[in-house]
Amino acid sequence: MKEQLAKIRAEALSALENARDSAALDELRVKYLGKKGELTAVLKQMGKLSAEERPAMGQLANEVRAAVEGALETATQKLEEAALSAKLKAETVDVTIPGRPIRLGRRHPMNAALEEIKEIFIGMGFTVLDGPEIELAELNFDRLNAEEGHPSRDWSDTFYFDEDSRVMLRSQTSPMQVRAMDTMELPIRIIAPGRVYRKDEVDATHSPMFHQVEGMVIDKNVTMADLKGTLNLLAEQLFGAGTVTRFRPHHFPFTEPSCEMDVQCHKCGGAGCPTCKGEGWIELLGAGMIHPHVLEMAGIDPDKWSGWAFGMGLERTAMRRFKIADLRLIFENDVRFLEQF
Ligand code: 2NL
Repeated sequence: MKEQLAKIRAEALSALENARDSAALDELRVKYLGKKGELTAVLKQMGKLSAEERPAMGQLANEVRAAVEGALETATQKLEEAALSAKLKAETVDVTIPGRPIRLGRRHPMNAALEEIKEIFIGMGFTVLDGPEIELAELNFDRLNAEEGHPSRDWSDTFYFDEDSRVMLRSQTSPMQVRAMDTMELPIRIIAPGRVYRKDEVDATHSPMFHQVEGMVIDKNVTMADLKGTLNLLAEQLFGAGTVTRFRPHHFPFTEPSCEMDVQCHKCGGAGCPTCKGEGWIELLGAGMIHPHVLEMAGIDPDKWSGWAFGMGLERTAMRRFKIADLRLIFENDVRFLEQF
């Protein structure tokens, strides 16, 4: 029996020493210390021993059990430590590896152009308005003096929501200015940028959705000279000091007199080149003195107050400002295009 115990101890300790994982340890625990284990089997034979032999053998058996338990404990700890250090090694972070570059976005040329225009007008004391894109035809047309049969009111030109042509996608940002005349205290100096909609086919210069910036001033003794002075300042700040402009007579139903403003071609200085299509001039905006009837409809007395207004296409201005040849590039949002600004 003594030899049996010595053999169990030697085998168990060597097996525990070589165990590679916790499953192997569990197996060994059962094999040596379990109810049906080898040590238990030996202890069961203690009854066969004489009374003199029994205490010494019992002590030896206890020593073996303690030794096996101790070795099991040590082996478990060793495995846990090995697992921990393997985990730490696997999770090592090399803080010296260079980071992945972050791709920074940039402002869209339309926003860049709009931002410049806003800054110019804010600098002159104007307020920037925002308003609905779904509008009443009353504000978009009637209040702007557009008579019943005006071609822009046609279903082939305008996006209507209802059979009786009452609600529509605004075709200009003027309705915001009508709202301003209705609600703001005079004098007013405002610009109204935003999306507008017209039933146009997409090509290099047309899109059914585009952007406008309109603006107006209403005060006492406002004249065409104020219009010209302010819009000349806009042209100089947008396209550089010394920019040459000209004003041509035109017609709009909501202004009288009306005009269009051209900027002299920066490329050829007016001689004529591909940029200005041989004209020497590039059209920038339409403007005029607000029609007395438009003031009257807003409850403003045209004998006491006068004003001027303008409207410009933002895409065309951005295209000129950043030398963009095709309108479609502005809406496609191809990063290879956008990264150039
Ligand atoms: C153009 C011409 C223009 C206006 C817009 C306006 C607004 C009110 C009253 C009077 Cl509420 N006028 N806006 C005036 C003149 C011209 O736009 O060619 N736009 C692209």
